[in-house]
Formats: sequence, structure tokens, C-alpha cells
Amino acid sequence: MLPVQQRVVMLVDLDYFFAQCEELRNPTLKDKPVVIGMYSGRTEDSGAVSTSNYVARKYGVKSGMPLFLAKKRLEGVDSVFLPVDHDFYQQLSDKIMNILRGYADAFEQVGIDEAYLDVTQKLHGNFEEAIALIHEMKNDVKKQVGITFSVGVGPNKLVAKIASNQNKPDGITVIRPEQVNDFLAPLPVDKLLGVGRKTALKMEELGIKTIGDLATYDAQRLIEIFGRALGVYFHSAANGIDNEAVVEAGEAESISRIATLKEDTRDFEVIIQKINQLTEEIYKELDQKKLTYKQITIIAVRIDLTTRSRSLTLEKSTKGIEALRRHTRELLEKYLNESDLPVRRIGVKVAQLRKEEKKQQQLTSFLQTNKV
Ligand code: DCP
Ligand code: CA
Ligand code: CA
Repeated sequence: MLPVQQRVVMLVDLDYFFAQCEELRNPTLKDKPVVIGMYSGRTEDSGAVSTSNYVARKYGVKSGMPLFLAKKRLEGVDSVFLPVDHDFYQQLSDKIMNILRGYADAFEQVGIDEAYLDVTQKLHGNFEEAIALIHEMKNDVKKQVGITFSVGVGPNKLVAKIASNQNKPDGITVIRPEQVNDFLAPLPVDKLLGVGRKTALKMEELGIKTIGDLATYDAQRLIEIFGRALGVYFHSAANGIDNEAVVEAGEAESISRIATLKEDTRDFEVIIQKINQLTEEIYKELDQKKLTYKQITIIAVRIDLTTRSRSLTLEKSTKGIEALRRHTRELLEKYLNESDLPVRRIGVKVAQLRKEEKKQQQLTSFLQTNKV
């Protein structure tokens, strides 16, 4: 039997991102503390710190801190406070993500400054080759955009993410499968996605301080205390287990195909045959991208080149081909009843696409947005 292919997953996180963008357009800022503020506009100093460069962090400035406090920490220091310029950061982020995408077998962006890369095929499952690839990526982004980032590498997303925080800025941390448990064990539990302040306190009461403590804690007890979903998640996460795939989020708004019929016609059988071919192709793409659809449209280009479409929205997102076949058939019937001009070209479109969610993905995306 062939051994199960070991995945190699990376998490790239751009260093002090908003502040680094500002340094890029004004390099004279580099040696000074730079603080990016979200100004609420009520008074001159009201608002919070969005982020700061590493020079400012030495003075105790942190993301989320009130701006007046950051000002106090930097009193008497030659420092720079700037408002958030989201459009500019987004432009740079888009450029960087496009470069990084080219290095991955599968690519999943998470927010403006992070992305997971599955590089298993690219590295033939070999962790030794990761460092060379990362240097190549870093040089490429440095040359084309001028931004640095930190990378964590592991056998899954969970380990890659935690590793990416170990060595910042401009760092690389590679955790091979056999190192996962030793790497995680001494870290505090709140390093795990989903363990916020409240949960960490509750765990501390149970005598659980480190991820290692959590990993060896009785799983059944965890389920009793935190409920099934979270209990199971905490137990497997602490043991470095995470099977979630790296998948590009539904980037397309819709998927469509259009084709010219052999002859201009109103013949149901001729048209439905073409529709079924198109449906088949659309379904393949949906399946490959792991997307569901909620809206189905057929588009008819008539002999006078005017276009007519018939569309319906399903009650629930679905991924099957049966619904697609059945509803395109109904839509064609409807269209032929209502229009008398022969059809020259026929198209099918599915829209309101969504990433197909697995149970565990639902849990992690829930945890991503809600610290419990
Ligand atoms: N951000 C924000 N408010 C926060 C946290 C972050 O506006 N409370 C913004 C500004 C950051 C960007 O999101 O530049 C990315 O967040 P990170 O947590 O990755 O932090 P940084 O990239 O700034 O720093 P690091 O080098 O630690 O990754
Ligand atoms: Ca970052
Ligand atoms: Ca980040």
C-alpha cells in the first residue's frame, strides 16, 4: 500500500501590513515609530490603533489600543501617526496575492494580509524543499512589490498558522510532522484558533494552561464541559490534527456557458440536448471548485440577435446536477411557450455561488470570526 501523502501547507502573513505599506510609499518613515490609526472623528485623538511598525511596538503600542494611549507611550519621541488608507493597502495586497497564487497547488486567501498555500505537489511532499521555495517567494514579492512577510509551514493549516507567528517579521518557521507535538505542547492554549480570553480562563480552572495540557486532557470531559462540537475540536486541535483542505473561496460570481445551435430552431429536443451538454460542463467546474449554486438561468439568443432569459432561484443552495437538469428543462419549456422566434444560441448560467461547506469548515470559520 502506498503511504498516505503527507500534506505541506504554508500560511503567509504580511508583516505589520498597513504600516509597512506606508513605509513603502514614504521610506523616510522607516526608522521612526509609525502608527496607523482608525480615527473615529469625534475628537482629534479618539479612535484606535489599527497597527504599528515594529519600532512603535518597542514602546508598547498595540493593535486595538486607544490612540490617546499610543500617543502617551510615544510622548517626546519623533513618531508618525497616519490614518488608514484601505484602498492603497488593498491594491498592494491584490498584487502580492496574485504573485503568491502562482507558487501554490491550491491557494486560499484569508483576509487582506494572509493566505494559505498547499504546496504538497510542488514540493513532492518534501518539507526539506520548503525553505528554498519560501526564499524564492520572498525575493519575488520583495522585487515586484517591496513588502516582507512571515511564513509558517506544517502538515496542515492549524500548525502552519501557529508557526507563522513564531518568527516575525520576515521569518520562516517549518514544523515537520514528527515535530508537531513537541512544537505545540509548551504553547499557551490561547494560541489555538477559537480559544479566547474566557475559554482560556475556564481551561485554567481545569488545570489546562498549555496546548500540551489540553492534548492529554480527557476528551470525554472536554465534550461534557464545552459541548460536542467544541470539545472534539479542542481535543483534535491540541493534538495538531486538522484535515481542512486549502480551497480558493468562491471567486467567481457565476459560471456560464453558451453555444451556437447547429441550426436556428424552436425544437425542444434539439435545444435541450445542447443545454444538457452545457449543464454537464458547468457541473464539472462547480464540482472542481467545490461550489454550490442557488440561481439558474437560461439565455436564448434569437435569430434577430435579441436576447431573452428565464431564471429561477432555489430555496436552498445545492450542488447536484439533477436539479440543474430538471430546472433548465422547465425554464426552456417556459421560454418556448412565451416566445415564438427561433433560437440561434443557447446559454446556461448558475449564480449565487458559495463554497461547499463541510462540517469542520463551518466550525473553523465560525471560530475565525467569533473568539469563544
Ligand atoms: N488590523 C486592524 N485592527 C486590528 C488588527 C489588525 O485594523 N485590531 C489590520 C491592520 C494590520 C492588518 O489588519 O496591518 C493585518 O493584521 P495582523 O494581525 O496580521 O497584524 P500586522 O500585519 O499589522 O502585524 P504582524 O506583523 O504582527 O502580522
Ligand atoms: Ca500581518
Ligand atoms: Ca494577519
